[in-house]
Amino acid sequence: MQSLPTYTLLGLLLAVPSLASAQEQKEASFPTVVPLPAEYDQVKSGFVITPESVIVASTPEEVRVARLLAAWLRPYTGFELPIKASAATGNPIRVIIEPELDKKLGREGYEICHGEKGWTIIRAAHGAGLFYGVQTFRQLLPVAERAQKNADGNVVTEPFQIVDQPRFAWRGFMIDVSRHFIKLEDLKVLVDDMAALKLNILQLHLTDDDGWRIEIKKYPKLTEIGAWRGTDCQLPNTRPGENHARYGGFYTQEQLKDLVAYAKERNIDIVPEIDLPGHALAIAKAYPETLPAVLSDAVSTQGFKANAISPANEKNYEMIDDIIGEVAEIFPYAYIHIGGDEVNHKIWEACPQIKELMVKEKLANLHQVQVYFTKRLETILAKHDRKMIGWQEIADNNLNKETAIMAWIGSEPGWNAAKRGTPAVLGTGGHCYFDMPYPGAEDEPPSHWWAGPVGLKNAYEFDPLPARAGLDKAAEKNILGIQGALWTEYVVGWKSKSGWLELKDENECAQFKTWPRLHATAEVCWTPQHLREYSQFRLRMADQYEHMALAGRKFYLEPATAEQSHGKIKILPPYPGAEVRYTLDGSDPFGNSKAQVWDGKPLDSSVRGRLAMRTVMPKYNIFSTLRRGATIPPVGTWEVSQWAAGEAKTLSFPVSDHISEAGRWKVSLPKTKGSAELAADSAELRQDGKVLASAMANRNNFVFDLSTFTPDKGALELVVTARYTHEKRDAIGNVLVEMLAAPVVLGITVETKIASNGKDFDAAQLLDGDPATYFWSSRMVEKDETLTWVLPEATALKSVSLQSGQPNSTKDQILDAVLEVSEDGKTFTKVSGFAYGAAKAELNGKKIKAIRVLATGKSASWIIFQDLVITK
Ligand code: TNX
Repeated sequence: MQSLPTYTLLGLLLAVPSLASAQEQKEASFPTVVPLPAEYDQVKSGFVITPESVIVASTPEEVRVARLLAAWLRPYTGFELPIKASAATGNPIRVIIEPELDKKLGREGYEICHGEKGWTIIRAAHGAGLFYGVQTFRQLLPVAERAQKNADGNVVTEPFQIVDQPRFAWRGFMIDVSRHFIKLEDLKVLVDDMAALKLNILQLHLTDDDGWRIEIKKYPKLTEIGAWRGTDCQLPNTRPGENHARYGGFYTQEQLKDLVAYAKERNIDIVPEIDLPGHALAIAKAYPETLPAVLSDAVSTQGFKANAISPANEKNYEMIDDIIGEVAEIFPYAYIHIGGDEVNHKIWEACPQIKELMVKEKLANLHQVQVYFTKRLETILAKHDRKMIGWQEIADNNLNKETAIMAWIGSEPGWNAAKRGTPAVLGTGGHCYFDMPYPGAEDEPPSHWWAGPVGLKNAYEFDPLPARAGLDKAAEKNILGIQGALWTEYVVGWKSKSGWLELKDENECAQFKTWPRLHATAEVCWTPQHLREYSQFRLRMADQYEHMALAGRKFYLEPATAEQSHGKIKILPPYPGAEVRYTLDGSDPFGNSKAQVWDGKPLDSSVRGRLAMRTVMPKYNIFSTLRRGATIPPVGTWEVSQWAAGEAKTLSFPVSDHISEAGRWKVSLPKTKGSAELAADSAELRQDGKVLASAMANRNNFVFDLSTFTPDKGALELVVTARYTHEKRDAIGNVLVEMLAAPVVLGITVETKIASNGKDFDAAQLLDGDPATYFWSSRMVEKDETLTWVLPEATALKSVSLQSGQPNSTKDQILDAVLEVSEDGKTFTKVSGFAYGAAKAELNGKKIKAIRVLATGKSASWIIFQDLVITK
C-alpha cells in the first residue's frame, strides 16, 4: 500500500496551527468537495492513481465520460491514462453505468467507492450521474496535484467513499448577454466551470433593450440593426456614460447549436430567453411596426421609452411564432423563457387598438392585457412543443398549470406559485443576484444596488424552503430549483484606482462577479439543507480559490474580518491558512511597504478605526477586496417569553468592552427568531450611573452622539426601554452596537416640500449616517418637485450617489427623475438619471454647494430615499 500524502485541508490546517482550532481539525473529516455530497464516509485510504493506471469503460456513454476524465487528469497528474475495456492489474479506475441503480441514485446520482485490489469504482445509473461522479473524483484530488505526488510518484485522493444525488432538479445560472456581449468561447468556459459544480441549466438572456443577440433568419434586421448600439447605429448607446460608435454582437444559429451540444456533453441544458413584450427596444428599432400604434410617454424601470411591443397587433404574434420556431430548432430543452418582466403598462395606455382589444376580450386592466399576451405565447410555445417559463410578473391563475415562473424580487412569488400548483424557480435577488455588489465596496467594479450587497454568506445562507414559506410536501415539489443570475449592465472592463484589481473585458468582469457566489448557489442547489454550514463551506472554498487561480479565472477573494472584544481585536481570516495583510493607519495594504502580515496575535482595540485588511494569495498575486475596522459581537440578547401583553421593560447591558472610543454609535435590537420585532422606546448610556447620552428609538435603532466621550472614566451601561406587543411570546433577538462612519461633510441640511410619512421617516433620516433609516414620502412625488441637500460651503467632491426605494426591493423607487448638482446653490445641472431607483455620478473634484433630486414626472408610488453617499 502506498503511503498517504497529508490531504489538502488538514495540510492547510496544520500549516497554520494558531488558526486551526481542535474543533476545526475534527470537522475536517469531510471531503473538500463543492457542492458537498449528500453522503460520505471517511475511509482508511484514498484512491490511488499511478502512471500505469487504466480507465476502464465499455459502453459508448462510459467511454465518453472516461475520455473527459482522462483529459482532466492529464494536466494535473502528468499521466497519460489509456481507456480500455478491461484491466487486470495496476490501480484501474472503473467508470460504469448500472441501470439498476436508478432507484437508488436517480438520473444524476452516483457512487464512488473502493473495489478490490486497488480498483477505484465510479458508478451511476445514467450518464449524467457518471459525469458527476467523475466531477467529484476530480475534486478529491489534491489541488496542484503535480506538486503533491507521494514518494512512489503516485497521486492519492482524499479518503472518502461517496453516495450522492442532488436536492433540486433545476440548478441554474442566468447570464445576460444583451446588456454586454459575452463571446461564445467564454460561454464555453462558463459551461465547464458550471459543470464542475454540478449546475445543469444555463439560461441565456438573449434579448433586451440593449441588444438582440440571436440570429433569426426570417427577421434579419433583429441582428443587423438590433445587435448593435452606438452613435453610428440605429439603436443608441443605452448605458449611462457610453460613447461607442458601434458596440454589440450576436450568435449565429450554428454557433448556438454548437454551444448547446457542448453544454449537453456536460449535462447542461440551455434555456433561451426572448424577453417579451417589454425590454424590447432592440426589436422596436429593428421593426418599429411592432410598437403600439399610439405611444404614451411612459418610461420603463431603466428609463427607456417605447420599449414594449403591442399585444393588440396580430402580426406580432405571427412574428413571435416564427421566432419561437427558429429558437426551438436550436434549443431542444423542454422550456423556453419568454421574459415578461417589468413591462411598464403605461406605454400601452394611449393606444386605441389596445383599448379595443380590452373591450373585445373583456380585459379589466393592463395587467390582464399582459396575461392575454402571455396566454397567446403559451399557445405558440405549445405548438412548438415547448413549455413556458417567465419572470414572476407573468404569474396569474389563468395560465396553464405547466407554465413555470421565476421569482426574482423575493422568494414569495415562487412560494405562492408553488402553493397554487405552478412550478417555480427561485432566483431571489438578495441571495442570487450577482450583479449586486460584494459587501463593503471600496474601489470596486460598478454594480447594481437595489437588492443590497450580496456577499458570499448571503448567497450561501439562502434557505429556499424555510418553515415560514408554509409549503407542504406537494407544494415543495413545485419548487423546481434555484438559479443564480448575472445581469450585465455594469459588466465591463474595469481597473481599480489603486491597481489591486484589473478586469480586462466584459468576460473577466463577469467572472469576478460570478465566482465564488455561484459556488455558494451551486451548494444551495445540490446539498441537503441540514448539511449546509457556512463556516465549513469556507474551509472547502480554500481549494476552490486555488483551482480558480490556477485556471486563470478572475474571482472575488473574501477579505478577512476582525472582531473586537475585551479590549482586543482578533483578525478572522476567511479560511485557514489565508494570508492577511493589514495596516494600522487606514492606508490600503495593497502595494504598501508598511503593510504587515498578520501573525495570529490579537491587536489592541484602540486601532479599530484605523485597521485596513486584505486577504492575499501571494503565489498568484491575488488580493481580496479591502475591509476596514472590526465588528463588535452582540452586547447581549433579549427574549420575550415572560413579558405580559404590552408591558414595557427596561433592559440593561454592560458595554465598556464594546464602546471604546468617541464617535457616533448606533444601537439596534434585531430579532433573530420569532413572530415580531421588539418595540423599543428610548435608551440611555450611563457612565458610572450618570446619564451620558439618551436617544429615542427610530424603528428599533438608536443613534448616540458620543463626540466628547472619554472611555476610561468609568463603567459604561446601556439601558433600553422596550415593549413587545405581538400575542405570540416567541421572539428572541440581539442587542448590537456599532460605530457609524463620520459624515464626509459636516453640517449638511436637507430642504424639501415633499411631505414625509411622520418623524421616523423625515428628512433628518437622510443625514444620520445610518443606512437602516430613510426618508419616506407620504404621497406621490409630483413633477418638478425637489429634495435638496445643501452643503455649508462649496466643497470639492469626487462622487455622489443616491439610492431610492425600499432596501432589498424594487418597491418605492423613483424612476422619472434626475440628480442635479449646483456650484452656487442656485443653478443646477443634471449629472445622472435614475435606473432601478439609483443615480450615480463622478464629480471629479468639482466644488459643490448643493445636490438635488428633481422629479421629471409624477411618481407611481410613495418614494423612499436612502442616505446620499458622497466622497471627497
Ligand atoms: C431586474 S430580474 C431585471 C433586469 C435587470 C436586473 C438588475 C429581471 C427579471 N429584470 O432587467 O437587469 O433587475 O438587477
